[in-house]
Amino acid sequence: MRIDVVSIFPEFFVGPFDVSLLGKARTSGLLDLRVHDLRRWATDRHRTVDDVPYGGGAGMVMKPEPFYDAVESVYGDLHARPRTILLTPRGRSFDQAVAHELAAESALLLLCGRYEGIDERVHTGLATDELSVGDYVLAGGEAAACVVVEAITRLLPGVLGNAESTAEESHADGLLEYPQYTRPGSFRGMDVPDVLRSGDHGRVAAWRREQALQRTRTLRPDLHARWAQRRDARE
Ligand code: JCQ
Repeated sequence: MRIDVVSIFPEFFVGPFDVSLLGKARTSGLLDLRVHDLRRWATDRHRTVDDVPYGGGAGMVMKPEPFYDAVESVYGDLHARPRTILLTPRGRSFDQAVAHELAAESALLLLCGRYEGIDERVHTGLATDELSVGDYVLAGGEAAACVVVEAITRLLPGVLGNAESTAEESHADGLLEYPQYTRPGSFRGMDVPDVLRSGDHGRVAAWRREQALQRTRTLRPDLHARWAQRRDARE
């Protein structure tokens, strides 16, 4: 999969895009991830990408031309263009279902905004999708882009090991994880549940499923309702 990211802080992604899962996906060739400096498409001597707002008011607004020129230079005409995603608090909520949907694309283009906002014509004329990673305001779209890229990449075929990827498709998808333990069996008075040490795989599986369900119901009733709805639709 190819992902292009446009930002005025390309150096923001050094680290997040080079280590761990993303670093491995890139070096193994499963992910072709390219970061572009928006200022490359600024036309004046000072590489200006923002301007004062029409109608007045505090703060600056990001100009439309550098974004349009960036997208056209990276991808050419409209027909060849992949889904063009603007990270913004006003977007559709990014969740695991959206991650699956986007992981099925062959390419994506992510646009990161900064300052007090972006000219409305970028939203309406350039972005095909607007995504929010949560109901809070960041200083810019870069951290949100990291979230989206990582969640998508771990779903790409070949990125995770076999054991990890089968769990992704199981009927537990959409539930919280069950409690996990490793050695020691007793630690500072906290004991590993007997059932996990019983060697009875059937009982272990039943316990884990019940724990996942119970946890999701109490900690995330919203997730549990959606999971139950999908379960009832399957049956
Ligand atoms: C993304 N949740 C929060 C901030 C304006 C495009 O316009 C703006 C973009 C940002 C950066 O994104 C977020 C965000 N998901 O703050 C303000």
